[in-house]
Amino acid sequence: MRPSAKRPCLGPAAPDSLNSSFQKRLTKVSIEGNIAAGKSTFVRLLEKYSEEWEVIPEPIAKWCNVQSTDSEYKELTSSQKNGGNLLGMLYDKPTRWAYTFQTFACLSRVKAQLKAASAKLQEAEHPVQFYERSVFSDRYVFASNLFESGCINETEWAIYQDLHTWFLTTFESDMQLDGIIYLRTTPEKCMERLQIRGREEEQGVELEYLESLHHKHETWLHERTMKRIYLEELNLGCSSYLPIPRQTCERSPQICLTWCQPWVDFDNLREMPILVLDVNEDFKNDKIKQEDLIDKVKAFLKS
Ligand code: UDP
Ligand code: DCM
Ligand code: MG
Repeated sequence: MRPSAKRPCLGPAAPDSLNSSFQKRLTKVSIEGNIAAGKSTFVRLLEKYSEEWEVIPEPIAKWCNVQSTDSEYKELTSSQKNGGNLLGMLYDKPTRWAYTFQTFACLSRVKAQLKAASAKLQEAEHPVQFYERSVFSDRYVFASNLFESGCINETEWAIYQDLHTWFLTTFESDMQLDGIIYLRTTPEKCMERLQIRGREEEQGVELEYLESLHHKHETWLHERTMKRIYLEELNLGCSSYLPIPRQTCERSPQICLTWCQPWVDFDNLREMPILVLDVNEDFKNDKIKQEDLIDKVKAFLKS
């Protein structure tokens, strides 16, 4: 895996020459996986392992407390949640809030990923940034799943895609990834971990929802079978690529006019190196498993 060459400055204070040298050395990897697969647990291990590895966590606190100006990444207690709890609203009434949630999730993720890397990372010889999820899973897993299940309507979906494509083209070099690590689990294991974690807002999440998200991850990252569909019903003359199960397409032939290569809208996703790590067995409390996972990450980064 090679760091992508073209990226603008991240560090506001550093001279241009330092920044451009940093950007050339920097490798960006997204950690993907279903809800409660173990991503946060995994990135904490990565962060501890090397001073040259830095993590950009998912801005979950922002989603649970929209007005928060406090730490964006920490889980909040109920008393800390003064603002709108968009995650709670999403699960309480998805047809009303899915579009709002997905738009905000994407916006907050872009902002988090545009922040300057730490001074320590900028000095590292082989700096790596690990993102907990990416704008790609926001769109191709979550938002598209909510659209297909009818929680996001066609107008909202058209606006979301327009906005998402604009973000990606405007901040292309910042959003570009060099690789993806897919933490693979069964939906049943995720349900077990989701319950252990006990995040209030998610207590109504059903196994069926996790199965559907699992399928999205599998088709995108494991089977690499992104399917091209035309959203004929929008009548906007636009086409889109979505990871959808073949059965969905067979059930809804009106939106699935074309099958093509397993490619998505964005060029750099087509040939993205992907490391699949099976984390169904507990790794949080297993040092040997942790070492094995880290070894695989190191080999992936070198490859
Ligand atoms: N967890 C666990 N064993 C593992 C990985 C995770 O018990 O090997 C627990 C973890 O402590 C947390 C829950 O599973 O309570 C979900 O993990 P995490 O928040 O890391 O998942 P994410 O949603 O970030 O993927
Ligand atoms: N989530 C979502 N849409 C996204 C990203 C995340 O609905 N684009 C939800 C799924 C989880 C929560 O946010 O309920 C955070 O994910 P995790 O628990 O996997 O960290
Ligand atoms: Mg997490």
